[in-house]
Amino acid sequence: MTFEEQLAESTKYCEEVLNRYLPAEDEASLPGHYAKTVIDAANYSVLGGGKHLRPLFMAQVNAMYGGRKQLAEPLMAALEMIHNYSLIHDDLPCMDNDRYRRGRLTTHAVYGEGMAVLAGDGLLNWAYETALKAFDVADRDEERERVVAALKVLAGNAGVLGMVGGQCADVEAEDHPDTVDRAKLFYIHKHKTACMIESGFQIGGILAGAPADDLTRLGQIGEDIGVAFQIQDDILDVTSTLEELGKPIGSDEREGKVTYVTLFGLEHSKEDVVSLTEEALSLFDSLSAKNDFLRELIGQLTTRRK
Ligand code: GRG
Repeated sequence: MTFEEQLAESTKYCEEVLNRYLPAEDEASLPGHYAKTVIDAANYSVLGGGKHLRPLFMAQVNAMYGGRKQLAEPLMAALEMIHNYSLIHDDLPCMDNDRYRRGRLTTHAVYGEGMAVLAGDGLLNWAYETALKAFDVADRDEERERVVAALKVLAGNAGVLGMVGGQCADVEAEDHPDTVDRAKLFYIHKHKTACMIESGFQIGGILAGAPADDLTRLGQIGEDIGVAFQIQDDILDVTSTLEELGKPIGSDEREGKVTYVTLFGLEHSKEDVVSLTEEALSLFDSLSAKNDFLRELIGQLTTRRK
C-alpha cells in the first residue's frame, strides 16, 4: 500500500470509530427529548471534515506496540471529541471570532453562540462518557490499569494545566501583546496545541503497554510535533490562501496577535519547524518499535498546507 492509501485507510478507520461513538441523534429525536439541536451542533463539528490526526496518531502508536484496537477506540473517539470542543469554543466571538473553519461555517455561525457553547460543553462530557467505555472492553486487570493511566493523561492534557491553561495564556496575551516573549509563546504553543497531540502519542503507547522509556519519548515526540504544528499554523496564516486553508488568512495580523512569525520572522519559523520535526524523527527512530507509515506522516507535517 502507498503512503497515501494508508493515510486514507487510517483516516477512514478513525471516522468509522468516531461515528460509532457519537451522541445518538435518533435517541434525542424521540418524543419527550429536547436535546436534538445540541447534538446536531456537536456532530456538525466532529463530522466536519477534520483530519482526525490525534486519533490517528493514537491508533498508529497503539498498533506499533501490538495493542488491541478495541481498547484504544473509545479513547480515540474521546480525544477527537475534546479536540472538536476546543475548536468550537476557540472560534466563538468571545475568543478568536472565526466564522470559517475547514472550508465551511463554524458551529456558532450555523447554530448561534449559545448552542455552540453547549455543543462544546456537551462534547467535553460525552468524551469522558465515551472514554469510560474502555473499561467495558478491558478484559484483565492489567488492561484496566492501562485505561486508568490513559484517562489521567487525557484529562490532564485537556485541563487547566494543559490545553485550557495554554488558552488562558493565549487569551491574556491578546490583550497584552507586549508581554509575550519566547518563553510565554512556547508555553502557549506547547499547552494550547501540543498537549492534545501528545495525548495521541502517549495514550496509544500506554494502552499497548509500551516500555516506560518509550512512553517518555512518545510524549516528547508529541510535544515537538505539536509545537511544530502550531508554528506551521502561524506560517500558513501569512503564506496560505483562503481556498487552501479553508479559513481566512491574515487573521493573526488583523488581531494584532504575537505569533512565532511576528516574533522570529518567517525564515526562522520555517527553520524551527524543520528542526523540531527532525528531533521528533530522531526520537522516533530510538523507540523500541517501528512504524514506517507513522514516521513518514510525522515527516510530512513539516510541509502541511492545511
Ligand atoms: C477553547 C479551551 C479551548 C482551547 C482552544 C484548540 C485550541 C485551544 C486552539 C486551536 C487554535 C488553533 C486553530 C491552532 C492551530 C493549530 C491547530 C490545533 C489546528 C487545528 O488542528 P487540526 O488542523 O484540525 O488537526 P482539524 O480541522 O484537522 O480537526
